[in-house]
Amino acid sequence: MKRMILAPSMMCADMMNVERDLRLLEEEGIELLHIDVMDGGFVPNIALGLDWIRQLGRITAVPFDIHLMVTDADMKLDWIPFREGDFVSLHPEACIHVQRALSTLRKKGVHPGLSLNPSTGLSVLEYLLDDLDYVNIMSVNPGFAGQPLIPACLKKVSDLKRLLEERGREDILIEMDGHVSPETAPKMLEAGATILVGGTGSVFAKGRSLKENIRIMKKLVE
Ligand code: S6P
Ligand code: MG
Repeated sequence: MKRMILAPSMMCADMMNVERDLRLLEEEGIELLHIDVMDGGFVPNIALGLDWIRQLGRITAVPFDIHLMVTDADMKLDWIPFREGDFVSLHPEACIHVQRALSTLRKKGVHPGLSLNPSTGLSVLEYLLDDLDYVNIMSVNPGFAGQPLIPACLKKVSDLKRLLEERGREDILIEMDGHVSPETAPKMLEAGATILVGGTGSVFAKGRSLKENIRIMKKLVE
């Protein structure tokens, strides 16, 4: 049986009723909350402010998976309200001192990760495996929810899985972010992903309750 960590993307929650959504997610046993930070520079959108994230962190013990879509994130890590045990990923396309940033994150007690745009090759990981706890393979171009899956990203996940096996680093988790749905998730898990970000295609899909949506996703791995 495949293991799946479903990480609801809080950007897609009902912003007028976030605490209600949060409690429902907790009741369904959600283990990780995906938090998108967009700066309007690296990506053409602005999302989830730092004070909002800080406040969310005060009302839940569920770990965060903070996805920094931020230019020069390596210089701004002190701004980010992560808590010990959280996951934090940044984009190598947007930072110069990537290794320094990953090692700073580790020293601060969080799980360091890299998020890769669809066009970014796996070679960027070559000398960073010791610094990483996870790799987020974007299956859409970052910036917006509700986009179609870019199919080549599935091959990228299976290539990454093979690379990690060759290096004896199967402990590094693979995440997929973008258009996770009941149709695409089995292919993502088969390719080697463990963390799946749940947005408008799954956890927050319209027409069903959050509980029903989560149960549909969980059934995929029963
Ligand atoms: C996109 C962002 C994602 C989205 C998520 C939405 O830039 O990084 O985390 O919030 O992909 O999911 P969906 O199912 O609407 O694509
Ligand atoms: Mg994201």
